Amino acid sequence: MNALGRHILVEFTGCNAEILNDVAMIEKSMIEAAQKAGATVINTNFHHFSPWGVSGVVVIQESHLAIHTWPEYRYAAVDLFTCGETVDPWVSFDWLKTALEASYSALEMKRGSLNLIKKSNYKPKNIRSESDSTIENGKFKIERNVWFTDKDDQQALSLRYSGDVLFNEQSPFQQVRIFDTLAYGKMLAINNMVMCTERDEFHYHEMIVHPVAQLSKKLEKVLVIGGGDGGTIRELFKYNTIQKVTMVEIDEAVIRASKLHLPTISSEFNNPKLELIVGDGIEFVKKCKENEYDLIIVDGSDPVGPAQGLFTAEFYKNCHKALTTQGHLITQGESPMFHKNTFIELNHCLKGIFGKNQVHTMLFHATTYPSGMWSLMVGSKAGLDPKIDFNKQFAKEFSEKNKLKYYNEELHSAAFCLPSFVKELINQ
Ligand code: SPD
Repeated sequence: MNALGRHILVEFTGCNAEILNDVAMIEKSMIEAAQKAGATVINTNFHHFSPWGVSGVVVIQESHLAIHTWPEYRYAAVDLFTCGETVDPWVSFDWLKTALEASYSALEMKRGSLNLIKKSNYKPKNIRSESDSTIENGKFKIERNVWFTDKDDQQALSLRYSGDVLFNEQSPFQQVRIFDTLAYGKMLAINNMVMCTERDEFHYHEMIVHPVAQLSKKLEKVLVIGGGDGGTIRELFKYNTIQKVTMVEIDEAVIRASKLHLPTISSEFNNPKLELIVGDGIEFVKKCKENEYDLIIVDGSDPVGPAQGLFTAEFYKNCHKALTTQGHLITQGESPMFHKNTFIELNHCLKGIFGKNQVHTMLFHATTYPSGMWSLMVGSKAGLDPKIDFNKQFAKEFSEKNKLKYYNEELHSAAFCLPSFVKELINQ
């Protein structure tokens, strides 16, 4: 070849835009493209960007393959660079052309032309041996570096995952995925937002249930809106006073994904006291009888897609009516750091319905939600003060007996004590 390497610069146009935005699919196709050409893959590094697009590189023993995608232009810029005679970069090119459903133009350059360079007598002082960590059973082990990112335009939280997506469905409402993360176990994500992970879901699920359940003087009939992963009902069924939980989840794909991949979270779907309705919670509360529920838990997603209506006054007015006179409502209130305006507006909305002094805000550590600080808001029709109107001894015994990992009788009151800047946001 009279050169050290071959470099093909490719313009892939008219590609399938969905594929160009799917980081897992792109990574898989790039690895396959390298392997089909006979290259030895050493590692991969892929990221998706906001609001869309993917960048990544596959490092091969014979150099690298790189890609950057612009789904909005149905365009991908690709570099295929191989050294030596053993790998043919055009084989990688063919594979990617098919995988991206692309048209193309391409240009090949020789790199390190032997007309221009001559080998010297240079001998490095330290000759490297192959690192054991990249060799497994005599073969190179691919080190994959693929990240899921939950973000807005200015901040992000990223979790590295195995590269394989265990569940991936575009339901009629949203994209539902389960990833296998390296640090947090399996994770449920909806539309690129983290919903829960195996490792830290107990923070959220214990806190959306226990403080308000411990406050309730009568806890027999409960309504859960959302909560399709099952973590909230799992915590609720720890109360044997409960006679019936009605759960209304709009997206059966969330329930199915959780049952298939998150068994420790979805463990109570067969509880005989559960009435599971796959339907629209917003419509459901419009038609609810008055004075029906002792507790309503709104375990929704963030206010985009089908959960948008869970952040409106009309919805909370209907919930208020459906509560008994001593009833309580709790809703996830987003983050005062990450979603300041939604947090303030929701608080204001609840105060307009329950009364200024009957809405109480809690904070807890949400390690895998952006900013790590998350809120829950309680509306008390009974007019109780959650910091003091609970039985501390019972809460202690309950949390010990049930081996709770986040909630305890001291945290109960502490969770309602807010940092000054948060108090200021909601004029408390
Ligand atoms: N940004 C995440 C907010 C998600 C709240 N709901 C999580 C569902 C867990 N049951």
